Amino acid sequence: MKLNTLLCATAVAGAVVFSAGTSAIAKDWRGWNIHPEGYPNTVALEQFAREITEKTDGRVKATVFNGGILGSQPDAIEQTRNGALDFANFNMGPMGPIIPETNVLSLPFLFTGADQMHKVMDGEIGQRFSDAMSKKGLVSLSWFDSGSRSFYNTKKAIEKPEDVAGMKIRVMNNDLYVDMVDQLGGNATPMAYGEVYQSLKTSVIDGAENNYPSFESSNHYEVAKFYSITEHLIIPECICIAKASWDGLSEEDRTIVSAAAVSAAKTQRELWAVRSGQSRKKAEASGVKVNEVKDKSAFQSRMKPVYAKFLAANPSLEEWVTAIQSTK
Ligand code: BDP
Repeated sequence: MKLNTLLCATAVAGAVVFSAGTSAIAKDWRGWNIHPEGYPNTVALEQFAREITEKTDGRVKATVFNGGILGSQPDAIEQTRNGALDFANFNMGPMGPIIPETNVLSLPFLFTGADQMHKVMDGEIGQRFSDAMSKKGLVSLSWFDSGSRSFYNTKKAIEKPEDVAGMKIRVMNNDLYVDMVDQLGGNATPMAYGEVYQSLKTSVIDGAENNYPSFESSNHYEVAKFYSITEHLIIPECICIAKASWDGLSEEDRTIVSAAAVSAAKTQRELWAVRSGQSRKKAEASGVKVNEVKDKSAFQSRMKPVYAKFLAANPSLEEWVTAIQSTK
């Protein structure tokens, strides 16, 4: 009896030591993705999962769960932070309420275009965001493109800020976007992405805002027939790993995972450029009226109070904003 107990205790202790090792036991990694099959981010994230599974010889077996079936984005961010999920593609919009530094990226009209955004995010300033995220349990390894977001609605073309007045506009979960729509005289409604289609259809909201690929893949274009090119937000997205999952990797496997994230971002950016054009065409072919907003500065100047409020609450981030604005 005594010997049995001893053997048993030794076996348990052995197992603990064994599982604390970094490479001996295969890890099943679950990845969160909000987008459907075939979307650039989905294709890239699936490539990432395949590459790490192959190159680690199955020490990490990664699976992507598409279409947001593992929950809403704000919930998934929390779950990745606490290690219940292992990796994900996150937009920096819903990240802001959790990691205040990332709110800088949600300031309207911050970036002048995708090229400038990539230059910023792939360099020293991007590293600052990664460092802030890492302190909150998320290891961000590379940055995806997310185009620029514009308003669309079921009522009329938006040409000037006054046209937004009184419209109920869905925004992602972030107070900055509520302020942004407020300043245009609209009525901001934070809502999960998955609820927007039905809400547009049943007139719970009049409109929303997004890039062409999401406008199209979510089928919002079927109900919202006016897309107005305001391009008020250019928000980067990450491939993020749960810190707990990252910490459990050997040095060798970390190198494999990092390299896979960088090549996934390359794929995503290439596919993004193609899909953006295709999505716009598909929406227009179905009767969506796309209009260029001629005077974007009218929208831009309405955003001054949004910046002022944000910088008053986060004075240390003013330098980050300036550093981004002065990147050419
Ligand atoms: C898409 C982003 C996705 C967001 C979605 C939204 O890729 O992460 O959840 O917009 O508006 O463009 O919620």
